Amino acid sequence: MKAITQAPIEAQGHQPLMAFSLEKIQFLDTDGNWLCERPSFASDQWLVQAYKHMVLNRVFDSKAIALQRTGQMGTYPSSLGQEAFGTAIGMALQKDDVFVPYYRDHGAHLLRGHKMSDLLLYWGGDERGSASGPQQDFPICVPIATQITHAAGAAAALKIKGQDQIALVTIGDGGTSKGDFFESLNVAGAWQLPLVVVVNNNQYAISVPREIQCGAPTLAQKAIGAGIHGVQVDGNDVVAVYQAILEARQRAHLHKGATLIEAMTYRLGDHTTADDASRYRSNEEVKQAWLNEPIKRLQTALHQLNLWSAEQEQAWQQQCGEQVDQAVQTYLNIKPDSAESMFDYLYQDWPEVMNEQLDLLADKLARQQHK
Ligand SMILES: Cc1ncc(C[n+]2csc(CCOP(=O)(O)OP(=O)(O)O)c2C)c(N)n1
Repeated sequence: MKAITQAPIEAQGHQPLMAFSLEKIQFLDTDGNWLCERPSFASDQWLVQAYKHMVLNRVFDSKAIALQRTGQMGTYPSSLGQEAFGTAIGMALQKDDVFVPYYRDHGAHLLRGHKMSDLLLYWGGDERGSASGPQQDFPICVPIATQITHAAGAAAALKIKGQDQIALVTIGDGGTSKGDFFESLNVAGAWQLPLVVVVNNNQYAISVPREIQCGAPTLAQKAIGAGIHGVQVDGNDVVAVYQAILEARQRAHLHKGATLIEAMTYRLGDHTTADDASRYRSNEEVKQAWLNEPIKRLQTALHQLNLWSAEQEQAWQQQCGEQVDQAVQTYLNIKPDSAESMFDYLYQDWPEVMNEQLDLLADKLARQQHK
């Protein structure tokens, strides 16, 4: 039988047009060693503050999961293993910036001044939990990727008004496959918007691994097609994520437009409390990922700099536990809102057609009372 040979692809007439390159930012390796000089913002005090907040974030997270497991809260998306991501964002944002979060940003929210009890209230299904924090920030967004279109709009408003704040939006790796993402990046490039897009690439979109989510080797390179700056950072390195945002802010101030930051993290927990990650990934994979987690590496770096001791660790863990317990008590003592309140935050002008649904609800509640 005659072998079939592949005809070579014709390459005549080709000339180089453009070449692109991407950079990655990392300061601390997985063992807490500095890979290069400490940046000037990362003072002793800054490093300790970042560390303490990451620990608080983790303690909050495990309590929130426990509340859901015991029927005292709704479905909750854990940020376990992604504490450097939220902490760096919360520390890098200025008070009057516009933060447009997704649903896994508890660390950043706490630094934005959200009351811990309000976060629990929100995840307990009560919209009043969205009330605290800077008023220009957007509410937690659960629909995938819709928030990035709003963030582009907010950035456009800042630009039109000549204000020098940034709009910073977070999104998951899965969210970067959506049209909303590409459209927003496109407008950010076309209009040179002061927009910072930070992707929490935690390697999974529920059960869909990153490798089959997208054919490109990095998500940062999606910036190139939009004509904006893209960079990848070690998302388990709080110093690197902060540095990337700092540079993005400078770029926005120099009117050089938007930045896409792909932060490489790993979701150590389940997608949410409604998920069981052991059904789609191996224990071995998770065990390996634990070696790379963000808190241990910063703790090692602090020990090496003589900035943190075992006694301080014990005292801080206890303080975090107490702070979280207090927030839980506040949350549990809040009287549930009326069932009708679910309609409260939807419309500026009440559409008459909704009265039918209100009547149905009133009917249902009345029947429940008579049971
Ligand atoms: C518009 C829309 N489609 C589908 C869903 C269901 N959903 C919830 S989370 C999720 C995966 C998101 O993964 P990713 O963007 O990687 O973020 P992660 O949860 O991993 O942080 C999906 C598809 C949704 N919330 N909104």
